[in-house]
Amino acid sequence: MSDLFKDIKKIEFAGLNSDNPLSYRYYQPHKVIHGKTMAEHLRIAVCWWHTFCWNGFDIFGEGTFDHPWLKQNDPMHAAEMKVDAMFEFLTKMDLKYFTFHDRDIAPEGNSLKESNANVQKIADKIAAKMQTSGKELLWGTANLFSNKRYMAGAATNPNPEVFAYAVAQVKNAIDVTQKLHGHNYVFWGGREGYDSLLNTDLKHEADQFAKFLSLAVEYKHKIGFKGTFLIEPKPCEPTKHQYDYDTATVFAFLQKYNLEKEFKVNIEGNHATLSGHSYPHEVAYALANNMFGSIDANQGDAQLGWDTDQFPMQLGDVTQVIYMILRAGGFTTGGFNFDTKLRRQSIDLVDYFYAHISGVDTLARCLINAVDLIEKGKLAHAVQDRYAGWQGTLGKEILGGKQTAESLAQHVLENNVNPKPVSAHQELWEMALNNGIK
Ligand code: XLS
Ligand code: NI
Ligand code: NI
Repeated sequence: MSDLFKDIKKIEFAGLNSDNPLSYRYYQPHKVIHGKTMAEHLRIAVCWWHTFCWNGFDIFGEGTFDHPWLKQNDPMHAAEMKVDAMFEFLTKMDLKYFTFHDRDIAPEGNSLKESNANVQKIADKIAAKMQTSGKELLWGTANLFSNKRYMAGAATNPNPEVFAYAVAQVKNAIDVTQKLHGHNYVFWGGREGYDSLLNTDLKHEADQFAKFLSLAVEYKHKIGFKGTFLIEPKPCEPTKHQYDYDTATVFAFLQKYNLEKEFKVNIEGNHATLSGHSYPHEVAYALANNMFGSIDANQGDAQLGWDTDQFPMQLGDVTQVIYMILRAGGFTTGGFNFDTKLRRQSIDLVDYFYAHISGVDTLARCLINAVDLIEKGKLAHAVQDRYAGWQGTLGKEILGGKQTAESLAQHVLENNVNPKPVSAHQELWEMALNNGIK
């Protein structure tokens, strides 16, 4: 193994009394809780882009990080070093999964042919590392937004040649994801959206987008890729209006084009709040519509209206999210991916560890909380009791199609039906959730 993080030892569980910041207080990967190990429940991934590609630049200033893999002159050499960094980091953090865009793992060449060859070459190195380490690819994806050819979108670009280029790039990214046995393949809509309605044909762009996704689906079936296709909703940024605004929008779009059986969603905490919803809302909506796939585990900043991709700290929201996922049977191919980045003043290598340890412990702590809420049945009655009426004759007849508007009117009039309002006890259930956060 490389020794890029040579001063840092493997992160071990040390419990709540530990005062060593380089230890887990909650996360015990092999500990069985609610039928599975913590690692199996959470399926935690580290992302390539924020962790090993971003150098700390923002629109006001240059990169602030000075890490070895960012200082190489030869981009292929840098790419190889990033592979070493990722695998060493995963091993030291005792985490199993990673995620990447094609352009994160290898530099763009002078032609698509060259770019594809770069990606394939680094993928071979990744495959070899996976063999010896047992690490796995949670999902792969294509970067269809950084290069200026995509400034007006990829699939939704007014120019069909850009569309074709994007399809060709995605084809290669799916190939690589399949080669590395990726559990999922993600479509985040990069610049699929608009900046001005004055120069945008909304209907045309929607048809293009659907065509693009259909071509990917056809290809997936042709090559027998077994992973799940995931769409990652986001309401804005980089464009003023992103087409995959939120889970409800994505679901409606997919249904319109008969694609809803082919995709699930990858919900990102920060995107959920940017869309004016809550993080639990997006998860609940996806679960209710059989669309739930995976999570980008991050959060925003309450004052900043953009995608700050901070490490998750909100115990209430995360507990509620894990509670819902567990009640629905847990992840299948998905997991919690840290689509998270350091603040640009966190310039030491050890900051990667502090940040991820904190994020992992948030997930583990909320898993423990959620399991406790479920096993003690603390929230069980919150929903059950409110809808109990639907288990009675009237409720069953209504939903079973045995009643009409006329028969219901007759029923109400003849029986003098006069329902009394009942309390929803919201504060009682909020108290139960809060008291469950330990
Ligand atoms: C950007 C997205 C992106 C996706 C992968 O906001 O979160 O990082 O997760 O393309
Ligand atoms: Ni994301
Ligand atoms: Ni994001």
